[in-house]
Amino acid sequence: MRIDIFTIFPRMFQSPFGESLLGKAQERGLVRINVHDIREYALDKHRQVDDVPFGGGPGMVMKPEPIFKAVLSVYDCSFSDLEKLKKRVRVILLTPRGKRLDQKLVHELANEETLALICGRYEGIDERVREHLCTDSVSVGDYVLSGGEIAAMVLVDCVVRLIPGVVGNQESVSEESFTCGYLEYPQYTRPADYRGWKVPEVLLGGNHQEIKRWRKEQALKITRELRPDLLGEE
Ligand code: 6GU
Repeated sequence: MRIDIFTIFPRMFQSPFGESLLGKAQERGLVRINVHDIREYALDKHRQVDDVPFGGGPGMVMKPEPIFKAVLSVYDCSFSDLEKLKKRVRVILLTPRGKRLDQKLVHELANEETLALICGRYEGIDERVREHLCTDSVSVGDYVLSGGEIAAMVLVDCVVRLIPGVVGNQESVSEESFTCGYLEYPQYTRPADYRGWKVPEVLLGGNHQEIKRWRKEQALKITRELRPDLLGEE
């Protein structure tokens, strides 16, 4: 898989993408992540990437030209190839006005060959970017971040860990929270007694059928408590 990220803050991605699972996945050639600086495609004297909104109002709006230029240049195509490009690449705008990311959408994106992620900043981004360049608008939740960068990191992390071979034990991916429709059961490790706080007896016994039943019960209990919406019991 190939992921291209378009941002005016490329350095924000250095350490999150260099460490841990994402770092290893790149080292092993399972995913190629390229971060592109939109400002390098702003060709006016001041490398301006934003401007005042038409119609007035507070804040600045990201200009369309540097963003189009960056994406077209990275995929080596012109305006007349836009529709063809969008068939080949999922071009995703990260915005609080987007469709909310969930595990179903993550699975869908993990099956794509190429993702382009465009990080919005400031008070907004010229609507023509969404209208003519993007195939999707995605949000990571119902709250407002100062920009799409952290949202893009969330999306990349969720998607990359589903690429076969990235997570060592694929079973841990297929059994996890949300994939099965409810939250995961609680886990314990040694010591069995920590300051008098004991691990549930059933887990120490080795009766696998009983353990399985207990885990299912616990998953249901915690889901009912914290996320009744997942059970349709709101
Ligand atoms: Cl993708 N961007 C911003 N700025 N805020 C958000 C978001 C994205 N998703 C949730 N909040």
